[in-house]
Amino acid sequence: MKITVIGLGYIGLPTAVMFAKNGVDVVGYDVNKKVLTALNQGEIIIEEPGLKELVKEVVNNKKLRGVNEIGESDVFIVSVPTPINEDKTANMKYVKQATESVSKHIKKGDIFVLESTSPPGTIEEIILPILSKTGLNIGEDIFVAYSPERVLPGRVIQELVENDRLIGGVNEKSAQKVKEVYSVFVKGNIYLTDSKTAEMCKLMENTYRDVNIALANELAITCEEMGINAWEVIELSNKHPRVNIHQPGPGVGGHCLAVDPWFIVEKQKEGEIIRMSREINDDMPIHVLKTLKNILKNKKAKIAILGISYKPNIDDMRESPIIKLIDMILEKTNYRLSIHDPYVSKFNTKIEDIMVDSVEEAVEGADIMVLGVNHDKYRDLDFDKIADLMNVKHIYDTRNFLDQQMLEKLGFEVTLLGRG
Ligand code: SAJ
Repeated sequence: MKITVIGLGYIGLPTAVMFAKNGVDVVGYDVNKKVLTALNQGEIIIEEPGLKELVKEVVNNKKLRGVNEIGESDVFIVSVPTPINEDKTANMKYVKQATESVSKHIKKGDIFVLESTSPPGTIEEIILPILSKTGLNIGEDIFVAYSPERVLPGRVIQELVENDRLIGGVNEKSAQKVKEVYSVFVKGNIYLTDSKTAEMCKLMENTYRDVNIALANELAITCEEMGINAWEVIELSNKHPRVNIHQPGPGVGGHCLAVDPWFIVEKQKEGEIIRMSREINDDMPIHVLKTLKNILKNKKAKIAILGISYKPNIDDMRESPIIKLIDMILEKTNYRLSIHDPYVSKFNTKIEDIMVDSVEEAVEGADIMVLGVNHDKYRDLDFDKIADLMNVKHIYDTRNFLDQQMLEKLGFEVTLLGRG
């Protein structure tokens, strides 16, 4: 079996590697030449624990190589990006281009799988019309399915193998064929359904989480107004056997939760909860800035922000709410800013000039320190030293992460998002 993976990003590359590691001949195609050059040298340009070692191994064993043209193959897996347009609809340009390219090489007996997160109906409305032009009989000559990835960045290698997988075929035969393909490395259960259902499942999984976080964020704001501690409310409410309130915070980032719900909204004729939840989460950086403005009377005060990635212990800044906060501070206020993140190289940011290499440098002379991301590395900071360096000993913890009693003993005033 030969598999071609089109799109070697956060999902395509690890998927290609897992097939190759299990003895399949895999070629990977990407429009980005840097990705291909790196791959053929056994290198990667993204961060994901364990991926680098595996890439080296399968490239050395000649089971995986990068190619700059799509050719003949038994299986085609499309995992290209589906970015979001200004009007919050899915941009299907790359999916269309990839499918057009595959349609020039697909032949009787081949399998086509779409993995990219897409609006419900994509296989029927976009993929099938393109593949039909080949004259091949869909579901009989060629087998087509949607199979979403469900892996958590930072745990991709493990979750690709262990998570259950959905396969939505255009017919049962297609779903069965695709199941055989993924059975090569998937140890979780594989469930079969139709393509539109699988497309909706993928979006709904992330929407479920986004809506629940919006509920937690609304609770946090309400508690701030009413003089209640939302974190205590959550802890105690979650003692109920059927309640699981999520964690409030400065907003929702990443390319999944912050984007996918819109792909349902664009197809909805009626419905409000999904859109409103997105808006509540998108507005959290505005709430954080409002809190800062209430605290800081001096319009030229210095703010030190710790953590800018979209979640802890990774370098990924896609849709990061802290980046939105920084942009607003820079565009709309005269505050001075200093930023630190142990995972992000400042050269990857447009805020290179205000990013510093150490927490000490960031907090020196600051009127407030904002804990933006709960990186584990921030747990054991030298707060004695930080207290000496700051102009005003005030910490705004947006994640309920730091040890408040300890901080208060050291003379810090602590503002906690969600505590009124
Ligand atoms: N967040 C909160 N409160 C919470 C949980 C998360 O504010 O209680 C925030 C995080 O800080 C972060 C954002 O949400 O900014 C998203 O983080 P995440 O850890 O919830 O999820 P992602 O985006 O890294 O990965 C999600 C996962 N989906 C689900 O758990 C349903 C993953 O399994 C998917 O494969 C991935 O999206 C994807 O690619 O779609």
